[in-house]
Amino acid sequence: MSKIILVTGASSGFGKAIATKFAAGGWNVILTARRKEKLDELAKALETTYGIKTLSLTFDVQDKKAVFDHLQNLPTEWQAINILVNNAGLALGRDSFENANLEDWETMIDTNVKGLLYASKAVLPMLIKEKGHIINIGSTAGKEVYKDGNVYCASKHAVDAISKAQRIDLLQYQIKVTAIHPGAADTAFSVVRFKGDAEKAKAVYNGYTPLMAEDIADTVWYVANTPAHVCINDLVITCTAQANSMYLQK
Ligand code: NDP
Ligand code: 8X3
Repeated sequence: MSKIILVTGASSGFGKAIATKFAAGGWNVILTARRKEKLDELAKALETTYGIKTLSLTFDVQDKKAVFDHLQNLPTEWQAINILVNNAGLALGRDSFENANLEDWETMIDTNVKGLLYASKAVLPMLIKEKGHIINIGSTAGKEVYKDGNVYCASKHAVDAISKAQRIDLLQYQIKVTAIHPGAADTAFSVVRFKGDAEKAKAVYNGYTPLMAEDIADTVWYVANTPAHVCINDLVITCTAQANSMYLQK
């Protein structure tokens, strides 16, 4: 029987690439995000191209009730989840602490931290049964704080800490926990961060070759396919032009 992976934030960027990589490898995929039409389009393409099964669930990871309602009431044939990829997330704004918008801060914390906790908690009983794998998408922003990154960096530091905590507390269930921390990658991330300002977003990737979503999908595939006795705990990945959050050679 095919294995099952659940990817949050599957409508775009890393999540879409991860879902595609695993579908190509014969996995059945649970796709979640807020934009139903994007999920439906992807689901159809994956089923047609790779002959696998998909289940699309439309909800906001900030909405605790919606997360639990969807993930605790999966059809029986979708309950044997082997991998949860906590990928849904965003940055909003890049502003100095005194100028930053409180609502942006709340959205980042509610999505990147609380959303990840809700999804993990809702899926955990199924992962325990399957001796599964949690893969959390952090960031280089979760390793070093950079200027005007304040709460985005804090939210990704929280992902780093939660991943360590999950690894310790879930050891008793033989659940693998991997945190992947990418540097700059060319997805819709910057358009979202700069609230639709395409010029500002494009400038983030000018003058060097950034990571692509497929690089992260390849990395997730790698960490998911190590032998049963091997767990990649923590993996930082940047493009060759980037050393860490602060050093980028343009
Ligand atoms: P994208 O904007 O391309 O994708 C973000 C995904 O998250 C979308 O599918 C979006 O779906 C989903 N999402 C956002 N908010 C919510 C929400 N409240 N509820 C449900 N789903 C949500 O960006 P990336 O693919 O680049 O980002 C994916 C992850 O990678 C994020 O956690 C980001 O912080 C992290 N990251 C990105 C880097 C980069 O440079 N691109 C580098 C390091 C980490 P929808 O809008 O349909 O809900
Ligand atoms: C996204 C990468 O450098 O914008 O997490 O923080 S960065």
